[in-house]
Amino acid sequence: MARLFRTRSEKKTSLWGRVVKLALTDVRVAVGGMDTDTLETLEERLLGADFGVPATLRLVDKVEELARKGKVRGRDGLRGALQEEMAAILAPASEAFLGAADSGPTVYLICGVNGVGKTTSIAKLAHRLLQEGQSVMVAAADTFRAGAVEQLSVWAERVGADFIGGQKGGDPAAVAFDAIEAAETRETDVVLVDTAGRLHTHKNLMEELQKVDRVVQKKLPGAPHETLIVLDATIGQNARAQVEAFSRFVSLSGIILAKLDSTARGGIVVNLLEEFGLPVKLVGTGEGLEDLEVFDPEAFVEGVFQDS
Ligand SMILES: Nc1nc2c(ncn2[C@@H]2O[C@H](COP(=O)(O)OP(=O)(O)O)[C@@H](O)[C@H]2O)c(=O)[nH]1
Ligand SMILES: [Mg+2]
Repeated sequence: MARLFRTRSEKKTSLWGRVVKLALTDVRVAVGGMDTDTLETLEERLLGADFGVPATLRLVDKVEELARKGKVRGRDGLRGALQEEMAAILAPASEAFLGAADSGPTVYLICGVNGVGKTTSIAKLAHRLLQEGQSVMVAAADTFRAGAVEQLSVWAERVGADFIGGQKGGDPAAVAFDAIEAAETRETDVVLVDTAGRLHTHKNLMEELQKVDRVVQKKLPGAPHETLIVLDATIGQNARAQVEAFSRFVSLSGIILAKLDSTARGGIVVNLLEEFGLPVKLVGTGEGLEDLEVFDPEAFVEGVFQDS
């Protein structure tokens, strides 16, 4: 699959300047001042910074094993071991990119529960793609919530993207179908499909999402080129339930982690990679149009272990 853009070709993002102080606060505390005496509290501190159980155990086991065998010593040795293992967990995200169609429109399906930041993330992504010279269409397939179609159309106008919307209560799959058809006719490069804020416990809505996916696949072979779940960085362990629930209905290809500016527990990124192997591809760092960054795992690890 072709690539729309990827981390490596980019210069270091400005993400760290802006969110590192906040998003990595607890993480930096968790790994800071580590020595053999404090090794036993490392587990607790990592859990407190939202690393989740599997990643925490992997990190603690690794460092303890090395310490026990006498392979690492002192604060710097332990930190080095921890840093290396954290980088290993995040490694799959370093090859992360946004896929693109070889020809015809590229379609991204954006899903997630209500209020996580889907519509805002779509507006930001549309804005960014437009700045990179792509033509963009947004499709308001969230026909469930009153005001959702309107919200996306306002964003579309602001960023200068084409817009296709349905009626409130209308068939979301039909909106996606129409959008792809229009994009083919107009030779639009990228179609971003917004979907309803589905409480993952709401089975009918999940089945509707599945239908949107099916219709997209049928209308355009190879699509959707990305199925991204938007997660709110502040939700901690709820992320797990949401990823699991959506995975039952659609095949997720990555994560947009919104609201990273609103948490001090950036460890959730490590948690998501270790638990699901799903790369965090983009992070939201604020409510403005420019507040979307490509996730850079190396810069993340650097941010965690910088001079603390
Ligand atoms: N601080 C912050 N707020 C965000 C971010 N992304 C979205 N929001 C806010 O979260 C709220 C819900 O966003 P919305 O896109 O409507 O969520 P949706 O229901 O998933 O479509 C809005 O008030 C957004 O401004 C982010 O990266 N940082
Ligand atoms: Mg929305």
